[in-house]
Amino acid sequence: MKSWTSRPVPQLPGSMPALRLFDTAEGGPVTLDAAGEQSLYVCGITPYDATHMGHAASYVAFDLLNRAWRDGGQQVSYVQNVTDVDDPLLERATATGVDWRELAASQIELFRTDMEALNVLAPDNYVGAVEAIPLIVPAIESLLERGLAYRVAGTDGEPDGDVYYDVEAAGKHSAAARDAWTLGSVSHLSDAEMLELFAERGGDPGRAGKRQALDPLLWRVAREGEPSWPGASLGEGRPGWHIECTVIAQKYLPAPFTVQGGGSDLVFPHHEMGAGHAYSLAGVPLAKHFAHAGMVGLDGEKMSKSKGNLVLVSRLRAAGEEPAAIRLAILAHHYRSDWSWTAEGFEEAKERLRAWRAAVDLAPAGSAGPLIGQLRAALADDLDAPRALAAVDAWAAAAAAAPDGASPVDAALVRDAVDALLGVEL
Ligand code: 5CA
Ligand code: ZN
Repeated sequence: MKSWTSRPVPQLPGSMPALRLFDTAEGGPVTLDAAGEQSLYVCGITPYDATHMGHAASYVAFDLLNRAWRDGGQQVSYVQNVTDVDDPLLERATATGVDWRELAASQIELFRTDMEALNVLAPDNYVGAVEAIPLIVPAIESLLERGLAYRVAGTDGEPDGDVYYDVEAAGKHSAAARDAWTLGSVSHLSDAEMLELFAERGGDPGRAGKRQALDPLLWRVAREGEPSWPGASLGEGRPGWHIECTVIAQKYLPAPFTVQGGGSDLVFPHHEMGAGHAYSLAGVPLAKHFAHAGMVGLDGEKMSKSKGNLVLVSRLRAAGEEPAAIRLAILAHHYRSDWSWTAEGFEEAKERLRAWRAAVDLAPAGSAGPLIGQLRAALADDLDAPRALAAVDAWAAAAAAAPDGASPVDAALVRDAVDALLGVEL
């Protein structure tokens, strides 16, 4: 699928320190090795209410990681998916009387435009679930053949043949190996917590005929009125959600790749089950590290279409707001914290952008180098954007108060640094 276009990233003098990142599976910060090649998979949108501020914040968060790696001389392979067929998309299409393909296509296009406007570097491979079906089918067949998945008989009007992942068998299968996966390896949740989240986030714990309540769907056989694709021995149908990301990541990235990212609502079941699927398929972990961004609400409430309180990037842009200010409003929060979008927060971001722009041409001689050092140190410390913003604030205040003439060399360097590391053009 077509990706979007990245703006060029300026090269900076000097070097980035070793990067520390909070790893959910590890339960704490880890130092990423700087071997020269890094690989990143960030879970993409389900295209029906793009791009709300929660989406934007999660992609900006992992864009900081991408930028920090690149500044450190690392080659980054970046893959993102689009869940362009799944229950929530189909439900939205039905509810609004729009063809699901048109809904997906229009939302994906909007998302691309928003990402470009927010200066989020584009993935090298942007891959839809639908286009990945020919890869997903043999993966599910292999799990079935090896006893790690099973077919469920139809009951209560459901047809025969939906395929589920056998979480318990998969855990036993990998138990002997080093770095193996068992349920909980990524999320470390209790059974009760897992059950609750599974039901909330697309799972079907009560489906009759499943071996375990937490077994996730791999293949949903065709139903009347639902889109379906050829599934070889699986029969016509469509893929489950977790196997989609697993197979796309395994196709386009090394195994294991460096970081899988997404919002914290993806820790369980999505990244947990994906890690299991990957281990069952390839015998090696999916990712070395799992990183998660906090949830964004509006004025203290969860942002959701049903509450009618979505803040859309495109709506702000259409109202004439500058994407760089939206990006700065996001960066004022640490990526791991939960926060709320507020009008005041956005006003502060706009004021900050004005202050930085007013200061940059007054850059005192010799001031850029230390600022670059501070920005790098902040990002290397678990992508601490608020600390990076505070460093630029302090620099801007000093520049505005400096009695001596401005240094064009420093002004250019500060512009480059704020662009390369924070993705904000002054
Ligand atoms: N297509 C799947 C991932 S494979 C999906 O979760 N799509 S999504 O459109 O619902 O979300 C896309 C990304 O935005 C995910 O990483 C999700 O965790 C993140 N996200 C969704 N809502 C919020 C929110 N309110 N705050 C922060 N991040 C959010
Ligand atoms: Zn995903």
